[in-house]
Amino acid sequence: EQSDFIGDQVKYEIIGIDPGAGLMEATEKVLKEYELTDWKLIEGSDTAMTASLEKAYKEKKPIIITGWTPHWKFAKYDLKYLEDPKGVYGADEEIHTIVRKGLKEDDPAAYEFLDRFEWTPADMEKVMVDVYEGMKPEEAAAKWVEENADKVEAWIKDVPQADGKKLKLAYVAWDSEIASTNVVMHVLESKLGYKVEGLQVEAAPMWVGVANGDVDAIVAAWLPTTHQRHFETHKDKIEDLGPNLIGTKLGLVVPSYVDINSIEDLKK
Ligand code: PBE
Repeated sequence: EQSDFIGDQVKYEIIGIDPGAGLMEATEKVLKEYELTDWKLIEGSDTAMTASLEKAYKEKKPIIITGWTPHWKFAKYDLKYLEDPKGVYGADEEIHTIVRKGLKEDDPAAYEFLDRFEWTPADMEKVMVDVYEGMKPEEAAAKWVEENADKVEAWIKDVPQADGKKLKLAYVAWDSEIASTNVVMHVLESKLGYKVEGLQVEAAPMWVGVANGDVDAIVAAWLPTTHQRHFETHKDKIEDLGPNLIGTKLGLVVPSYVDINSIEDLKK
């Protein structure tokens, strides 16, 4: 028979993403601190998680995912964050640009542009929604750059041309980071004349890459909480250029039709 309890309805499963994500670490901590011993966090990816969400949503079935903002899912579905009264997911945070030590001396122009790069959650969501709706990330990035010439001009004004100089960026296949990294790569290539390589990797190697200098920059550092462990490990070997976006959020997310409001509601 049908149980009223959300745990029975979703088989005590929370649909997670890639195991390297800070969001997964935070969610394991949530399971401990709220004593949700019956629950399991399922590993996957951003793509697999949103596919499960789409399927459940179409059938109006209950589902619990690990979610974050900015993300296109909030534009496409009616969703809500579960309250986190213990504050395990931390307060709202920032996405930082991190460069390798020595970039400033080796390539002051790239450094200057990367230092100036900043945008808003609404900007990022625009690119993400276009990708969700079928555009290639590089096309969506090019479209955003074209439609936001004023913002882009402020990032590149008086920055010298690179004439084919090479630059390497690393990022993880989170839809938010696919969006930001493609916009930055597009500006570097189409406006500043770089040849950019974008390496798609897991979270830990992304940080290691910029710390050991194999990678010039990342625009995907979620601080101070989500990537704190990586930041602490590598902080003496990197340069933090500060936030490129302010106002992110992490948590457990459910469709609005799911009749619970707090992580506490996952307890029997
Ligand atoms: N995220 C998106 C990442 C950072 C960007 C929230 C999935 C993470 O959990 O590490």
